[in-house]
Amino acid sequence: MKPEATARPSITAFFPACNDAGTIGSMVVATIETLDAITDDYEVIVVENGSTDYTVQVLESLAEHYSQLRVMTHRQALGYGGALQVGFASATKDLIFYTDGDAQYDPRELRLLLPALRDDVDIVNGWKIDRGDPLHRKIIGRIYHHTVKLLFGFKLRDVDCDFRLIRRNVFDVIDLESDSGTICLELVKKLQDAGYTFAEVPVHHYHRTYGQSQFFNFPRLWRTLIQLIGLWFKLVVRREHMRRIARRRERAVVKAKG
Ligand SMILES: Nc1nc2c(ncn2[C@@H]2O[C@H](COP(=O)(O)OP(=O)(O)OP(=O)(O)O)[C@@H](O)[C@H]2O)c(=O)[nH]1
Ligand SMILES: [Mg+2]
Repeated sequence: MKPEATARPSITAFFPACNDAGTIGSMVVATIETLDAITDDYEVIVVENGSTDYTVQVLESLAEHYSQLRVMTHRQALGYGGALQVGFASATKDLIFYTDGDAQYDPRELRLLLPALRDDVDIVNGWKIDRGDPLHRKIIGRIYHHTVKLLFGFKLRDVDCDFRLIRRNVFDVIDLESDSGTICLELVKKLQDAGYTFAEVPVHHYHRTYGQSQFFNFPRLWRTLIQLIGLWFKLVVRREHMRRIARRRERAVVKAKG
């Protein structure tokens, strides 16, 4: 049976963070205040790694004040995908909400996602009302979006929107491997191929107010392109994940019965 998203939902909210000192404090506090008003069954996790600013100090101070906060700092490189994998694996509640630690999305808009999580819905995905980025980023973003939509057969309006509410039990059936930004494509493709149901909700997207993009630089974009081709070959051409999904689903059914 699906965990109910009723009056007192059980929620893990998590954020990946790397050099987000200027934003992560307000993200955590806004999330705790939002969740406090909704439920008493929640936790907030920050998966930090590789920061060279004062992100870790901010998180350590916050953790002293908020018992609901779990800070997971790693000195080794995880990558964006690695950080999301740690977040999904560490979540203990029935529903998982995640967004980026750089405050380009407003965590208080989690309130907009919850009502869309009807009984027949497994994932509520945001879509950006207007991308809060410079014009060249908007244009590149559109081209990227249309290309990946065509390549992977996505049905979602905004695959690239890292503002999602997901039932945790989907991770009994799908697993993730990407350690870079392509993890969002892998996540949505595997969820779609496993037959899960999406709902979509408009959310705001803001200009970056602190620090620098971890992705928008030439070496990183180049690496992402190579990884994207590799992922396309794996998920669209070889489709080995389909057998894995079937196996894991059988196991999940047995576990649920037993
Ligand atoms: N833990 C961890 N967090 C990361 C890593 N890479 C990115 N992040 C975080 O993930 C979020 C998204 O990264 P961004 O660089 O903002 O990516 P983006 O939003 O596509 O790029 P901008 O629009 O320029 O901000 C930010 O909060 C980063 O701090 C990483 O390797 N490890
Ligand atoms: Mg960002």
